[in-house]
Amino acid sequence: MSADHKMEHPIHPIPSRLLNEKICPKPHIDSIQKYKELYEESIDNPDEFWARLAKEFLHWHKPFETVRSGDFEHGNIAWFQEADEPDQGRKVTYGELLRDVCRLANVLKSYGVKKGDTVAIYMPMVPEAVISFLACARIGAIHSVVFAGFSSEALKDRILDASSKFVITADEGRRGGKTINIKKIVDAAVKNCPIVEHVLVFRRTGSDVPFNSTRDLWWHDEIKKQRPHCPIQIVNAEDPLFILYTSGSTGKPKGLLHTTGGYLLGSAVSFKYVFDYHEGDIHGCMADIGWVTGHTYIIYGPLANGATSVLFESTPLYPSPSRYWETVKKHKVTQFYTAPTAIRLLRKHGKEHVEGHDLSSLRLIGTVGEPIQPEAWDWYNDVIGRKECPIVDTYWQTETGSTIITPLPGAFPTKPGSAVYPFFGIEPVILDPITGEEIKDVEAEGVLTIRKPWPSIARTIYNDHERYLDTYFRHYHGYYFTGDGVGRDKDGYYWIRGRVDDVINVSGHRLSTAEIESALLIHPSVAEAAVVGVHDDLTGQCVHAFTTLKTDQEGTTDVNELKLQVRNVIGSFATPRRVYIVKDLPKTRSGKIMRRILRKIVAGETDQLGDLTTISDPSLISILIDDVKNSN
Ligand code: 6R9
Repeated sequence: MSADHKMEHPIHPIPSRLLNEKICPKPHIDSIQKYKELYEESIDNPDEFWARLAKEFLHWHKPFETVRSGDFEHGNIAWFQEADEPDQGRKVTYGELLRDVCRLANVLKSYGVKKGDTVAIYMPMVPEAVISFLACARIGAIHSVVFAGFSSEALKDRILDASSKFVITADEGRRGGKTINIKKIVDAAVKNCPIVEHVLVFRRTGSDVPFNSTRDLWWHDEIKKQRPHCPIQIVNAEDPLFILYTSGSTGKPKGLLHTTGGYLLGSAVSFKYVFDYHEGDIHGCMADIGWVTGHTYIIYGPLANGATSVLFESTPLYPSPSRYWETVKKHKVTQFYTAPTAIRLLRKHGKEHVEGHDLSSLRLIGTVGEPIQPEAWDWYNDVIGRKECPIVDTYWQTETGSTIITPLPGAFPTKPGSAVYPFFGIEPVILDPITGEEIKDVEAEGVLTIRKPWPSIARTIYNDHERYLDTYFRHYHGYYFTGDGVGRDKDGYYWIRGRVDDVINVSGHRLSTAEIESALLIHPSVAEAAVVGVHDDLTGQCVHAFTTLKTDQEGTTDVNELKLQVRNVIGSFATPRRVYIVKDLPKTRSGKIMRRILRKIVAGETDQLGDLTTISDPSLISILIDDVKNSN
């Protein structure tokens, strides 16, 4: 078993700057008592709680009659249903985007796109991408955004699965100084999608791109034909807003379907409280709009609060590793939100790229996407937050729609690596993975499930409701299963251990890959680490670790030193059987380390690497296979 939850973790109090009303606005949730009051109400009286927030945060064309219905067992979750036919409903404020959104909405209508149709969006990080989301929402069409780094094959699968007959794209994208041939990728995908009637092309670079005059439409030509007024298609709270594909541990990507009322409410409420949004703030979420983080915290959460949101088109290293900090300075960003992978990357390049940049506008900084190792947390806190900004380590998923376990910046002291407490309405339950029994002790270690539906939970997997039930509600009957392992310490703080399939059992010792990776990262030479469990006849599993070294440390460290490092930090039972020092780790395009691939390579099952459509650098695979072979 892991002894991790019994360890003493350093506690960081709420930085005094945040509570100084001369410098910072008073946090919305400014004490643990206030959190507790609201949290308890959200669990004990969810109907009253969410009804109040729904009226406070959203505009309803016609008041809802039922707050909440359905359960996990039947998979028929619904929130804020209205009694009548859908000629009435809710509307959202689109602010300055309104005119462009209306024009585009009229373009879509003029080509026959109507309520309930799906529209594929394959766009770079330009404002027209946001306009595309909102134009769909305005006419009740369902957007299905595909990250513009996916291959034509992956795009084709998603267009076909969602039956999208209209595609919105651009001629080319620009990223990190490189040009991406977006239109060519779309052409290759659409060639095998007879269902697609039209492809609308936004001119981003102006390069000459192939254009099929019967199928393709130029954005700038079409927009000019339309007036900047388009009535809102009133929808029911439970009408779909979007589909977003995510990969499961196995099998083909799942199209998670989110509905309008519940998703919007979850986005709006969490944005305000987790990022402590106040009028005038500039929200800097560095995610891509192609992932759920972009959907919720670049677009819907900020816009539902009338906030200003930064859309970042480039990469953290272009043209230099100071790019983020120049962006913060230039736009006076108040909340900065990124992923641990970016933090590790920038830590690897050194703090000299941060120094000299005025980051004084920052009030809080956030992370999302994977467990953050305390070493990366400390660097983020010291170098970026200057120990003055609370860190919100927000745990959530494509499926959850918005944050579910997260610090509230003005209310909770934080511990590096912990996502702290449940958000309103979320009742986490830790189960024993084998027996499925609830572990009721405060200090607990097990799999993370949630007891009851909350407004922004995905309602189904598009066209595959049975798979939705199988994946999320049948592992542990009556609970939503997150797929993540979790620990709860004596203070009730939650520690996400990573996907359950990333937990390793060595001679009965349960170890999380994140735990061993953290140990490796403490070593001064190590930049990144990924740990996998490998079958062993004697011990059940043994540990194999892949590491990359900081650029200036290459050649200085050997594998024995790294093994000793883990032994020293955790104990001899955790010592990796093997350590591979490699050039790079395989990652998804959103930056998650693909341990599944490493596991297969180590096991010699290189003919069974599975779905590789999400890997950002496919050429790495053969290099890793050689590295592993040569070290044996
Ligand atoms: C928002 C997002 C979801 C998976 C999730 C978990 C991991 C996300 C995390 C975290 C530890 C955090 N994850 N946030 N793990 N701490 N703060 O990333 O959605 O792409 O669907 O991934 O990411 O393993 O299950 P998604």
